[in-house]
Amino acid sequence: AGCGDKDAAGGSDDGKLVMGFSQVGAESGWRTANTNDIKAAAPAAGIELKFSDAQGKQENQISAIRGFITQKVDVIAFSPVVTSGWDAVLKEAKDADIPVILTDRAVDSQDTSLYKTFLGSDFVKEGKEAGDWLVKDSAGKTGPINVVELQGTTGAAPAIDRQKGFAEAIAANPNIKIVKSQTGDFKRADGKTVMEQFLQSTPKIDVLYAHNDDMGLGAIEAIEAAGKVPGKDIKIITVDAVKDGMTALAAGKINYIVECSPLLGTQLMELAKKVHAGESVEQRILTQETTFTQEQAKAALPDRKY
Ligand code: GYE
Repeated sequence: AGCGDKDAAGGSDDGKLVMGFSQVGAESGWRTANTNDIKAAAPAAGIELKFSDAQGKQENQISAIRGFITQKVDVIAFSPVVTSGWDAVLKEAKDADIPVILTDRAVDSQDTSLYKTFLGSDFVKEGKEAGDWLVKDSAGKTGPINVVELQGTTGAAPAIDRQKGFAEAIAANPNIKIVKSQTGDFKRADGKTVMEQFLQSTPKIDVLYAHNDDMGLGAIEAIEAAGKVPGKDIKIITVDAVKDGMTALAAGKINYIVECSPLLGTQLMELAKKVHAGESVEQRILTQETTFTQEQAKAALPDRKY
């Protein structure tokens, strides 16, 4: 875009808007799809992207953001690995006059002037939809329904909110009880090991609620290794609806998936142009999402983009 002192001082030589983006890592299929989408959307929008992978560590994200400030990028965007601990670095960006856009995950900063907007899903709603399905599925059943929960990364917005929404929804049926709840860090390998521990320590597991597909897919391996049938002996509910998850859903190994879209790139680039131009944008922009039963997954799979 190339007007004003900020561009003259740094950023791009060819007048392109420069975005510094700090990604969480590569913990899941969702994250890979999100990264690919952002990397494709930037050049399509004529934006130069400086992409940094934090490998799941907040300190890496903080130093990446500091680096973007030093380089005087035009806009900083990031997906915060956890919600807390961002005030200082966001203040540094603000003092340097560099607008910040949150994508995918929220921060818990009280001062909302530290960022321009937050683009991403309503994770409480996702958890609620997962719980609502279980409440419906459990209607008329007598006796306790024992649920084990695989939580996402401790302290991450989607882990906090998906736990909350689910708990609120299942309160409608006192027979449904969460008997174990532990983090699997949104990763397939961790989902498998934690599920192995659940299976050893808990005699009767009726339902698994995993905060993402990957942990659910890892857990399926543990369930099968224990001689049980996923989707039948243990019902499985997950969030994301990435291709591997949808494939397992269509095959009957998962029972229900709440969609969470990773395709945030195009919207992010449009927002970057607006905030760079000084236009006002909505403080909160929600992504459009749906839910999938096994039959719906069969129908949707052939056209699934991620
Ligand atoms: O659900 C999970 C990923 O923040 C919405 O992070 C994202 C979550 C997604 O690792 O698979």
